[in-house]
Amino acid sequence: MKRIDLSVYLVLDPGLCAGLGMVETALAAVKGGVTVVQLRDKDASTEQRIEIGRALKLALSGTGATLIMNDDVEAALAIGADGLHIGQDDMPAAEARARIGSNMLLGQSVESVTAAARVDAAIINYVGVGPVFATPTKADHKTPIGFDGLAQILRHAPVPAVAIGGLKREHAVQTIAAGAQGMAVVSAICGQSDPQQAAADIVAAITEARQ
Ligand code: TZP
Ligand code: MG
Repeated sequence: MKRIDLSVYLVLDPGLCAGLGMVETALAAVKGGVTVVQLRDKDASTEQRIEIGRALKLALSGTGATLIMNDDVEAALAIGADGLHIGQDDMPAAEARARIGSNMLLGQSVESVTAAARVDAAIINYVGVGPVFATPTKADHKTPIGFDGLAQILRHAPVPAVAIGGLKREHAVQTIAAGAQGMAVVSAICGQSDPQQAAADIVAAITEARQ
């Protein structure tokens, strides 16, 4: 299984990446230092996810970035993704693990202490915790938890975590102080006029926050 560095985790959104496109945005972001790229395309078919996923995998090969497929086991397996990410309302983690096998990373979204405490570290490799803030990027997001909520949830999570939801580079210090390994963003990189620079700024902020 690939080792995952959660420092700066880009979640690709087809709408927000429409200008440059998802592959170009991901490549620019990885040049800027993004460590993980997740393909999250809610409206696409499995065939479309496989097509974009293959292009992403090719573009990112040799960069060291980790490629994660959101909520589509078939597409994750077809492209040979490094990992799969599931939500609380998707399939159970044990079922996802059984279907992807032991070599693929498995991430899960966690929005509460209860969900964090249920995480089995033998099955799940990392959690995405949030939303820290309300965000227009995810219409159906749960109640924002803030940095106090983040810290509280992270005390119960048995695996490394990335914070998500309305996060910008100026939140790096609070993200790291709350106990997260890194920050996951969509709009702070997708749709920015210079995604490489936007990524580099967030990477620098996370690096500095750790000191
Ligand atoms: N899950 C919780 S909030 C969110 C997801 C996918 C969207 C975060 O988007 P942004 O633009 O970084 O606020
Ligand atoms: Mg989902």
